[in-house]
Amino acid sequence: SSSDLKPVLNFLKKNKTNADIQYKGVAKGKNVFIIHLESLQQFVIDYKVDGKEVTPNLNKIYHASDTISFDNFFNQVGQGKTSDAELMLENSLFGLSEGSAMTIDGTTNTFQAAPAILSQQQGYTTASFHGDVPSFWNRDNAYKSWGYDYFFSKSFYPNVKNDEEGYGIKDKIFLKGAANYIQQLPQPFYAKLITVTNHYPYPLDKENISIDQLKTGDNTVDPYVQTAHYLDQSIGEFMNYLDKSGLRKNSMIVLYGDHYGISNNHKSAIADILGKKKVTNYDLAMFQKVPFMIQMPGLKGGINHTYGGEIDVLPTIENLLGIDSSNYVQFGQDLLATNRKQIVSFRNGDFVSAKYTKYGGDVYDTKTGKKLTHMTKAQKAAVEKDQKYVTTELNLSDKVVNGDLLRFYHPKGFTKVNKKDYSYNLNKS
Ligand code: GP9
Ligand code: MN
Repeated sequence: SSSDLKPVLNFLKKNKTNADIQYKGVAKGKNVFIIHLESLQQFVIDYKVDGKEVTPNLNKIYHASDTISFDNFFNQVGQGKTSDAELMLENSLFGLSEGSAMTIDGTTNTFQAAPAILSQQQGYTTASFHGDVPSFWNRDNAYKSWGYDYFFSKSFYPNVKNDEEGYGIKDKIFLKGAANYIQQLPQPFYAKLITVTNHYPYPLDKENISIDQLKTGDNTVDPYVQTAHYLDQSIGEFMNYLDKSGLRKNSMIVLYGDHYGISNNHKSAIADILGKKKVTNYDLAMFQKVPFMIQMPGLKGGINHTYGGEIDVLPTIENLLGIDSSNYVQFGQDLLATNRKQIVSFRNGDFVSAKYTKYGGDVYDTKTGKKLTHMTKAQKAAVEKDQKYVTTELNLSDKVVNGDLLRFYHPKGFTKVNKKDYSYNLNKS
């Protein structure tokens, strides 16, 4: 019932961050691109194989003076992988501890998601692009619940033949095709582009391979950099298109990696990548970092060291667009705010905070990576306090999702999304 919302609203009120003032509304009216970099981890940024950069185009964006780049940004997905990332980024709600919330609840729940908010509050046209079947992760239904005007999936690319690999249309072909549709969207638009090629087991045709494999000796890990390099090239080509079409100058581009490509089952390969003999749980926790960058001409950029994650993206974007996120049930905190909590909850209850890292049963000093085997009373209390925040946050988010609690929440000026208003058929568009 609606009284179940009370503890949620109390928690959010108690832990509210003041949105950043410096960046408030600086992107108002701009087109927004959300570029999903499949399985891309932060370690690839500036990483070289045989002296060659794996991601030269992303590195350029990462270091540009008008990009805000984050170097302590973590993925927070559970079993729902890509779908959990999408859910967090556009709803600021966590995925579930088991299964995919987008699949389990995406069709039936009430949502107050980014596409609906941007469309209702600022007149955005919203579209998602993905080069595979629309039913994957139940996107075709969840996107209606989230209020996406358009969903361009594989059937919208009728001329693409034999250009698939693994999880769908190869990134370069996919982004080139998406550009044709983007051109026709009324502005301002919010467009999400989901790449797929850099997905395990990292298959790629010979013509597209232009960097050597890693040499960890782990066959399932070594080709990772080749598809990552291809993904990077596709981003370079897409940025060129944005420049040439003139879209670049009135757009904000948000890039993020959704989750790890190299799982913790490959410890010796990870050690090799990090140049270490052995990995600790601290190393594995830090290996969960993924790229997160916000690029916009004229933006005051730099590398931001705040500890945050996917749950924090929506409030950040809202503030940049001049939308008040405190109106909504969102668990994240503006990454640009100065008084943030800086506690990153992993789906299993582990966490990284600015001071402490708890991972796989061990506690570390986040800044030094030193294992805290004999904690002082004060340290113990501080770790417990962080843990309590993490556990409460996850529990309350689960209550919202499992109990479909947003059906009882009526933000001022927000009209409930009616799924029947949306249809993604080829012939209807
Ligand atoms: C599927 C693609 C990959 O459409 O997004 O999903 P993942 O396996 O990464 O969850
Ligand atoms: Mn994924």
